Amino acid sequence: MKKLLSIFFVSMFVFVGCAQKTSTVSTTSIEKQPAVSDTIAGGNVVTISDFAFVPAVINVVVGDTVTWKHDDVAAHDVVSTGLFKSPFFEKGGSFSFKFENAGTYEYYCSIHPAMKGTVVVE
Ligand SMILES: [Cu+2]
Repeated sequence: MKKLLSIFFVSMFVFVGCAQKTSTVSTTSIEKQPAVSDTIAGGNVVTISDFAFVPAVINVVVGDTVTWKHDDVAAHDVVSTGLFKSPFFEKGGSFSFKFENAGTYEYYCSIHPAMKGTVVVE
């Protein structure tokens, strides 16, 4: 009888374990969906967070579009002298620029000149 009971508990445990595993897998696939849409939108994303461009240096190829996504408390812009100047935008906003020529493009935020980044186009 004891043996039967322990088999029962073990099988219950396995069942619960499987059920949890299944729900974890489905949650993970839901969480991955935004990442997939990022890739579709161009894939070259710089996040503006904590008064910094992340990553500070991004490598792309000619014809790629880089998108800056704002996720910070203050308004910022993205300025590359002689190339582009975004409007000021805030949390949740984004700005995109298509790089047509190879080169190393430094950019900054005109409100916070200490915020700097580089796009390397090959
Ligand atoms: Cu700024």
